[in-house]
Amino acid sequence: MSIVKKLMVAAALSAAMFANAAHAENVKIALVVKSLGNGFFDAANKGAEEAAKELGDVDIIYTGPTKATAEAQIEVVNALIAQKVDAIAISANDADALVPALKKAMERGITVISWDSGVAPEGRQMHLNPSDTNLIGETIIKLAADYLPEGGDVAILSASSTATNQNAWIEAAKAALPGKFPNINLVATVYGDDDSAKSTDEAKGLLKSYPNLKAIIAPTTVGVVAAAQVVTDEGLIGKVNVTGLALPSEFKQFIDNGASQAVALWNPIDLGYSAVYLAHDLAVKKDEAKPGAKLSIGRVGEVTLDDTNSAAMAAPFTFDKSNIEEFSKIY
Ligand code: RAM
Repeated sequence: MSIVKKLMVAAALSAAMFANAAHAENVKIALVVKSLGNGFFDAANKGAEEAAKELGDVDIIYTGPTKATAEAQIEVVNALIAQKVDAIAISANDADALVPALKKAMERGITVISWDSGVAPEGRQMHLNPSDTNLIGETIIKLAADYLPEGGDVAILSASSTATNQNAWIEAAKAALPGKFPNINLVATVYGDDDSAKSTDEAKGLLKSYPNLKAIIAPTTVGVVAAAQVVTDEGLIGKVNVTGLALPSEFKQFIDNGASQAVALWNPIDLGYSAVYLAHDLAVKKDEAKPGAKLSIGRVGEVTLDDTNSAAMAAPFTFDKSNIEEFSKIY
C-alpha cells in the first residue's frame, strides 16, 4: 500500500471511530436509594439529574425498594445487573448484606459506589459520606444540649437498625457524650425504619416509657418529622424538644410551631449530584478509586479518598427560626 493510500485508510478509520464515539450510548447510572417515597432521596435525585445534564452523556435510573430493607435492595441490584447498567450508586440499608450482590455487579464490569449510607469496602469501589461521621455524631447531640442548660434525659429515634449511616452517627454521638456533654443522659435508642407509621409508634413509645424525656434526637429526615408531629399532637411543645437531621421543606412547620428549636442537614441535592459525578468519572475511567486519590465533584468541589476509599462532602448546616424559611424553598 502506498503511503498516500495508508494515510487515507487511517483517516477513514479515525473518522469512523469518531462517529462511533459521538453516537456511543449514554452512561447508565442507577441511583439506588434506601426506600422510595422519602423526600431526602427525591432531593438527591434532583441533584443527580442536574449532574446528568451537566455531564451530557448520562441517563439516571432512580430506583429503590418500597421498604428500607437490605433484602429488597438486593432484588433491585440484581435487576440492575440484568439490565446491564454501567454504574450503581447506592445508599445501603446494610453494610454487609449487600456485598455479594454488589460484588457480582463489579465482576460484570459495573462501577459500584455507595453514598449517604455505606457498603463495606469489599462491596464497592468508594463511599461518599455526606459529612465527617464524628462531626455529625457530635452535632446531633449538641443540637439537643444547646437547649438543655441543666442537662437531662434524651432518646434517639433512628432509621432502620442496620442502616450504616445512622449507626455510625449514633456510635460517634455516644462517644462524644461523656467528655463533651456529661449532663446529657441517653436513655434509649429505638428504630422507626424510615417508615412514618413505625416512627410515629416508636416516638409515642418513648414518651410513654420516659416521662422525663427532654429531647428526642432523630438522625433521619423521616423519623424527625414523625417525632415532631407526635410531640405536637400530644401537647408536649415546650416540654420535649425534637431535633436531629431534617429536610427544611418538610420540617419548617415544626420550627414554626416550637416543637423543635433547631435541626441540621447537608445539602441533599449536592449529595446526589456528587454521587453521580463520581460514579460517572469512575465508569468512564476518567478517575480511579484508590487511597489518596483526589476526585472532582463538579461544581461542589473535590474530595480526597482515605485509606478505606471513603470521602466526605461538606459540613452539616444548622436550621432554626432565622433561616429555615429560606432553605425550605430549596430542599
Ligand atoms: C433519611 C435517610 C438518609 C439519611 C437522612 C438524614 O432520609 O435515612 O439515609 O441520610 O435521613
